[in-house]
Amino acid sequence: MFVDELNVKLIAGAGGDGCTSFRREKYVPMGGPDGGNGGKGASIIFKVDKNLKTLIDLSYKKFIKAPKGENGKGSNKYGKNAEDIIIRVPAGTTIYDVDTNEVLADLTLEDEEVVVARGGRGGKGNKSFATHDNPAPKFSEKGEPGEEKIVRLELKVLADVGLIGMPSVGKSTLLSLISSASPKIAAYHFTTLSPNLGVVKLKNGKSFVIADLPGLIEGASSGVGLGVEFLRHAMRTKILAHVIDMGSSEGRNPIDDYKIIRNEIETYSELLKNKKEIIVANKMDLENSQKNIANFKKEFPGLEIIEVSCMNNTGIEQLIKKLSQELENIPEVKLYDESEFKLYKFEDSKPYSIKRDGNIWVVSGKEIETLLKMTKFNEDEGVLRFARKFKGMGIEDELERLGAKPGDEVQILDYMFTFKE
Ligand SMILES: Nc1nc2c(ncn2[C@@H]2O[C@H](COP(=O)(O)OP(=O)(O)OP(=O)(O)O)[C@@H](O)[C@H]2O)c(=O)[nH]1
Ligand SMILES: [Mg+2]
Repeated sequence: MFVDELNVKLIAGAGGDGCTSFRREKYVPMGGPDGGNGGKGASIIFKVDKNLKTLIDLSYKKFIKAPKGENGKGSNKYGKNAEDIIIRVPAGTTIYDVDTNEVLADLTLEDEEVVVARGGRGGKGNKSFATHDNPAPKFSEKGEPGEEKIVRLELKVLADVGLIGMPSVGKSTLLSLISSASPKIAAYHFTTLSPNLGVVKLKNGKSFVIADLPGLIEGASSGVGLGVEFLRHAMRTKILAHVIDMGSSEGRNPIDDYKIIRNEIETYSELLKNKKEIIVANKMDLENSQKNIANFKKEFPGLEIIEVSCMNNTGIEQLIKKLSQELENIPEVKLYDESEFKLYKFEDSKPYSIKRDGNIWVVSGKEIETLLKMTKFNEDEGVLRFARKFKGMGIEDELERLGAKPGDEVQILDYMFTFKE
């Protein structure tokens, strides 16, 4: 099965909790703080594996959860960092954030990798909070939660040339002739149901990759036949090799065929529409082909046409030569501007926001929420530190300015506090 699109939820690992602990030694009634820091939570990394051709390995997963860092311990023992999780994907995989629909990354190079969900940092142990003023702090932090997001993975195969055209025009036959690929070939329509890739080796030692795509028919862009979805696999190609049955072996007219397919391409995407196109006039062994090609050239005088017969193996050398020459002059296709990738972007530039919900003041913002999640509210000094930071961020002043009175309730995530001066 060929899977080229799926959604998956990512839950990166939380950091390990910091530890609150004091040294116990013989003859030392109350030693100094020795609670160690928690280890880092595991991140979720996506990495290209050139042996993979589809996203099928991931299609059974609803979510991917990475492990938590180890908790810190007494005697200044740090918790171990959790090992990052590496998810392997085929080259050509684009990763989108489902909530924002923004592109997070586009993985095309061999072994390229990117951190998509970051693990949380370890909470600090009480030893780390020791200062001149408070040499024996009785609090520590919890680990930072890991990032969570739902991503959509979309595969667009990496190929230099895309074979497109009506069903049964001979696209797969051509692929099998010029590359080592052995796609299914048959006289019925829609023999090819998913893209096949083949490597074409040239005499000069160079090579290029060609993709054989399922057949298109009129109305494909509105879902007729196999629809137009797989045209996305031509998005990264440099050349569209448009295969036409010049022998009219099924009674259609090549001029109409060309117009219909062009129309579907142009409806599909501007990028595809503007790609270099070479017409592969196939089945030139058939009786009608000479008359048809004369009419075709008259109708479309500007098109670049290579006449071939996959059956008699004529014109194939010339076609390969033409494709390789053209490829030399076409730059790499960049589908996305890397500077626009939205990894690690914080939702808003303001550090927090305050909304009033009846009698409750609802405070939100990444920084304050993270602080809250990392605070151990069963440790008085931890609570005091939280209160200090809450004030330090200016939230307390802002609440007052907005009219909050002592005794009002303040909510951050699921926690409720009483506001007091
Ligand atoms: N006479 C003749 N028949 C050909 C030639 N090339 C391919 N065919 C025949 O055309 C039929 C369809 O070939 P395929 O290669 O499966 O066509 P396709 O374009 O991949 O078709 P779909 O995958 O269904 O879109 C087969 O019966 C082939 O043997 C040719 O040059 N001359
Ligand atoms: Mg085919």
